[in-house]
Parts: sequence; structure tokens; C-alpha cells
Amino acid sequence: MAVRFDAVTLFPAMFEAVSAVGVTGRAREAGLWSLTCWNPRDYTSNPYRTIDDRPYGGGPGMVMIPEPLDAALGAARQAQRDAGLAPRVLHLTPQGERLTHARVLDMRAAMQAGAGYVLLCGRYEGIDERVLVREVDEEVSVGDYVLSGGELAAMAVIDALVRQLPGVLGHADSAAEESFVAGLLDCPHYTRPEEYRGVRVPQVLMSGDHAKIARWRLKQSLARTLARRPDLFEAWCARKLSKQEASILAEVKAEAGEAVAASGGHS
Ligand code: 6GU
Repeated sequence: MAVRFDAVTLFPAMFEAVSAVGVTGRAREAGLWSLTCWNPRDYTSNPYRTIDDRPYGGGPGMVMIPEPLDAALGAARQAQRDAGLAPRVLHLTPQGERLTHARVLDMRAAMQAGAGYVLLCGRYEGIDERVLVREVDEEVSVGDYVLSGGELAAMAVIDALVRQLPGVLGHADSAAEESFVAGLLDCPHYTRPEEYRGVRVPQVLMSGDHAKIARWRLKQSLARTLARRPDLFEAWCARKLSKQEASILAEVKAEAGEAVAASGGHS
């Protein structure tokens, strides 16, 4: 199944990063996904090719004007319909819902069921609200900070989704991914040399005992998640745990408790 994205953007050149390079670049060259950019500037009707104007009510910054955006969106939607897809318009905005692994999998499912995504990338202070109300199906943010435009966020969506398509990652990569898929942070990784600047690779990783290695990795993941992302840790603990998971969890909690006690309750 080939996945198709269309991006409405004033800066199509930015998307070369995700289209041409690395895992996503190779997957695109292999025909697993495609991207077509639609530039609102190409849909302006005035000689200055203006795409923004001052906000009603005053204030700093400029707002993208409706007509060229609507025309670019319409062209992108039509191209998707011509390709047999049902277009969904995804607006990248800090006002959107946070992008999560679960959301990425929902988008993949929609695409596998025949949806295409039109990624609407704003610039300046934003897009005229009347376009958003009429045209947008979903809104996504990539975090609580402000980017200069939706392009980097759109590329984050594309990258995260393309990685989840069958045939994109090799076997080793997919295995490495399992820990975050399980809702935990990843464990530490090591490669040669065995000792680097006085620090040795943990002995267990050289033992060849795969069950023991898996147990160690899960314990590392849990300890890190507890320390750095208590929200994810709570959610993981609330699942139904296997005997082994429960036993590792008990160890991690005990050791975290000891660490707190040893610091006199200060972190
Ligand atoms: Cl989706 N867009 C912009 N402009 N800034 C953001 C963002 C999106 N997500 C976080 N910051």
C-alpha cells in the first residue's frame, strides 16, 4: 500500500529533508509513500502575489489571506480524489492535539482504509479562521513551543507515520522500536569498544543470555521512564502486568525508593 501526502505550504523546499534523506527518503524512492506540495503563492491573483495581510483588530504579525489558501487546498483535495483517496485536511498548529504514537497509528489506519492527508502548514501569525472552520478535519501540535510555521511539524508527522509502514524499517529497527511502542522510554544502547574512556559496557549485554538481556533492558526502560516521564510510567503500571513485569516493577520501585532515602528525600 502506497501512502500519499499533499502539503499546502509556502516553503516546499523544506520538505526535501524528509523526501530525499535517510529512512523516509529511501522509503519514498522505493515507492512506499509520496508527497506533492501546493504553494498558495502559485494561486494568487494579484500582481504582487500577496498571501498575507494585516489582522483585523490590530496587533503584530500578519495573517494568511483566504483565497490563495483555499485555491491551493482545493487543488490538493482534487489531486487526492483523482488518485482515488478521500482527502482529510490536517492543520499543523500549536493549538492542536498533541501528536502521540497512538495518534500516528490512527492516521496510519485511516490511510490504509483509503484516506489521504492534506497537511496544511501555516506561517506568520496564522490562517484566517474562516478557512480553518470550513476546511480543517483535524489539528495536531508537536509540542508546547512555537515554531515559525507548520512545515517542521508536518515533517514530524510524515516521518513518524512513514516509519510505521510495512517494509520501511528493517527487522532490527522495528525491534528497537518496541519499547516506545509499549509506552516506555527506550533503554540505553552500547556498541564497540567494550571499554570507552574508562566506562565498560554492562556485563549482562555480553552474556549472550537473551532472557536476561531482555529483563535488564525492560528494567532500564522502566527506571528511566519513572525518573523522566512519570505520566508514561503511571499509564504503563495501570496495564495488566505479566508476572515478570510485576517483578521488575517491584525492583525498580524499591531501588527508586532507596535512592530517595539515600538523598535524604531530596532529588
Ligand atoms: Cl504544529 N506548528 C507551529 N507553528 N508551531 C508548533 C507546532 C505546530 N507544534 C508545536 N509548535
